[in-house]
Amino acid sequence: MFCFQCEQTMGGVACTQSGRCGKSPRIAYLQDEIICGMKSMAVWLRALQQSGQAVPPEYAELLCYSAFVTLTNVNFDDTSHRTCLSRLAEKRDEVRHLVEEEYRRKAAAMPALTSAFAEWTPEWPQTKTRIDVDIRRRGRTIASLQQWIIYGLKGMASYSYHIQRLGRRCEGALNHIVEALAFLVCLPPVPTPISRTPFGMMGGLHQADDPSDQEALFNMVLKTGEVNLETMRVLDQCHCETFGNPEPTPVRRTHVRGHCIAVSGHDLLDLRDVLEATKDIPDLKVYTHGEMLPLSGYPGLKKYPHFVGHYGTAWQNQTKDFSNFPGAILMNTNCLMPVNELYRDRIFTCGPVGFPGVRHLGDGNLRPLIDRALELPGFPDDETPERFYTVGFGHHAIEAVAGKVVEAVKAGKIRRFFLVGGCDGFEPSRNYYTEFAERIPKDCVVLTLACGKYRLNHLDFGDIDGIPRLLDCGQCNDAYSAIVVAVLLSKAFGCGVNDLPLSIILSWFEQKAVVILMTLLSLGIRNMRIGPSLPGFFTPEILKMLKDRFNLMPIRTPEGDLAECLGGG
Ligand code: FSO
Ligand code: SF4
Repeated sequence: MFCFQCEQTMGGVACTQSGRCGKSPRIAYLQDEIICGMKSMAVWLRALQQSGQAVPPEYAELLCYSAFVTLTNVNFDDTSHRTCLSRLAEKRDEVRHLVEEEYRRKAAAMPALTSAFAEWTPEWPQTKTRIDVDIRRRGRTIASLQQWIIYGLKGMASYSYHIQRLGRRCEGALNHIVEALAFLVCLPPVPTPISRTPFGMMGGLHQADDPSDQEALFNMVLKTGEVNLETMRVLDQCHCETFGNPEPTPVRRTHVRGHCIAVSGHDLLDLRDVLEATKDIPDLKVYTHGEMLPLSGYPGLKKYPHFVGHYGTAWQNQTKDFSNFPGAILMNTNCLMPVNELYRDRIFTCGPVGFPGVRHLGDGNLRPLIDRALELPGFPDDETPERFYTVGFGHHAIEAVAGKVVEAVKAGKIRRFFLVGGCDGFEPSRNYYTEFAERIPKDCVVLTLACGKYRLNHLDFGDIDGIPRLLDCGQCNDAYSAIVVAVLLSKAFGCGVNDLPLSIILSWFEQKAVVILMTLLSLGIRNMRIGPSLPGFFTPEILKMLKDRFNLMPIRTPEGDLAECLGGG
């Protein structure tokens, strides 16, 4: 296997023996194969578009689901992967048939498809890998740029998946996924000594990177980021139209007596379905877990009296959190860790998530989850004293106090804004974010988002003239809110985002964060810091491009970085 798609990749280079996330070589090979199947589907969907037809939604939706299955910490189950591959092959054949029919109908000759992916058939590989082959064929930087685009598409596809669940579509995202995949497989082939490659070619020797391809690939990185901004806008709109605009809300983080269900992941609709299905069951309480915390800010979700609060902290603490939780658990998206025996009999998956031996609620029937929760003891008492987080500072809530914020800046009461956002994870080096936040002067405001908030949200930041100093914009899915706030400030101050008193300190972990970084770059945002380590798929050449064009920097020390930020750097 060869996988370097997430921050915890082995040695900062690549997982080659087994995944640090728990992914087996077998699953890694199947995921490589799913990407090949998606490329094949994209080649034929592109041909369909070129024949004058639109992409039928069900095919684009399958691409999004398939990409989501391969995201870090989503699916570890062999059968789910095989089913996904079979569906890709079946649907790809359907598209092929549609294309051939169209040309037959027009009595026109079908243009030859040059990509070897056009003829892909799924394999159940044991030892083959894909990415390291491509690195040897194309040179590390070209292969890494290609992978960066694939990882960005995975992030965008997962946002699109959430949109589709709410009955809507982001056409821009769906078309771009097809376009970008087709672009990647239509790069000019390079001769290779390896007998079977993703391109199915033989012979020749390694050839150096072609700089013109690098530029084309980098442009596709930025285009992917740009399209993702629209994708996140549509997702934000869907969430707000369905569940109301998030509003500042205290969320209980202590338990209350009664049977219990915890819902973890990111999907709002899954929580709503659980709340609806349990609302008339006496003595059954529902909690969020992990990245679901901000959902308590939505009027359409917090209205349920039995939605009593939040349990536990960030995803990487789930083994402890779930082991101690005396009820049933539903995991709907990333980030699932290998399931522990202590809670295997009370955790359920849905959507793209899967784990061997864990019951999957694939048909929307939540009865097994509810029955299990009622069999389990639940909490025997109310935990005291009650403690709370505050959530709900999406862009609507911040827009409502924008005038006050601008006045406070003009009066010199707010000196600077810090966006300290992104993912959480195991590494002790992530303490950087807590230490950085603790040192931020009292006349500065801190915006957070995604599960990285758990590094800060236990701290008491207080307020400035009634404006809370810590404003949580929501999930990673809500990065759009942070961007809207930055644009709002830049309009209020009549300057560009890069000229605002704003510093952006990112923590990344997986592919949703990867595509958010692409979006920030596509907006031309400079001087961002990223950590806790740099992506393993960034080569020195890519880093140089990012440094030269965007002054993107790795985090260093909390005190040094903070001093630079306060100095305007
Ligand atoms: Fe965190 Fe996990 Fe939401 Fe990520 S829960 S790490 S960027 O998957 O998705 O923020
Ligand atoms: Fe390694 Fe991350 Fe890939 Fe898992 S997802 S195999 S931890 S790089």
